[in-house]
Amino acid sequence: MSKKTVTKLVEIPTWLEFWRKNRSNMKVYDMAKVEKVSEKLASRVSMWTGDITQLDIDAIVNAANRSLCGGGGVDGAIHRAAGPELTKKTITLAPCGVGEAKITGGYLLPAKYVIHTVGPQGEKPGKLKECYENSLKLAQNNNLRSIAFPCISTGVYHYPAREAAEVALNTVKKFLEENGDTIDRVIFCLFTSSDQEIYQELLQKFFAID
Ligand code: AR6
Repeated sequence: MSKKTVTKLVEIPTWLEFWRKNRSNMKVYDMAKVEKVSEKLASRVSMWTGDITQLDIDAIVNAANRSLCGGGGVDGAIHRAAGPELTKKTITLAPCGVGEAKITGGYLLPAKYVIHTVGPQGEKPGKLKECYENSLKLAQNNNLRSIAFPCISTGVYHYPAREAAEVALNTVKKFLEENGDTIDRVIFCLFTSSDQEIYQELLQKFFAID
């Protein structure tokens, strides 16, 4: 069996570091009219491309379904990597309503906890916002300081990727602004090159820095 790769928080550049390092090679958007954020706020988010099950951080978020018994996409990857004890636990917490979030341990994952949320099917911004907010609140209530989100609802549930990213970034930005220093880092875990392009552009809009 091949050795599993694990990525630690210290290996993931903050958005501020990424922007400073790559701005000359990046497609830079005209953000003249965009309100700038502080360097501190830009250091509390990251974009990272890869398999969320490899992240050695406090919590990873699962894009689950109401039954919490596993499924395809990122849900399947998380349940496979965490092992059968995770599924035994999650079914005791079901059902999980759309927009709600529930927490379990990480079992065989490098992440300490998994926050399971159920995204809307199709474009329902209010419900998608609740997924991000409730997951962040749960992390905060459990003193978890680093959390990674997949692009909730944008796979099997067909939420348009760009519109979903706008909701994700806006909600996370607002939460971080309003909740002091309780969460050190929110990682947007991207799995496709098109999501990478979308986030590279939209981070320049929502987390614009000089
Ligand atoms: N790591 C990070 N992101 C991933 C991974 C991974 N290992 N695998 C896929 N993605 P989806 P949904 C990305 O379909 O749309 C399941 O069957 C993927 O590229 O996993 O919320 C559940 O049980 C996409 O950007 O979740 C539900 O029934 C994102 O994860 C239903 O699918 C979300 O895609 C939930 O659908």
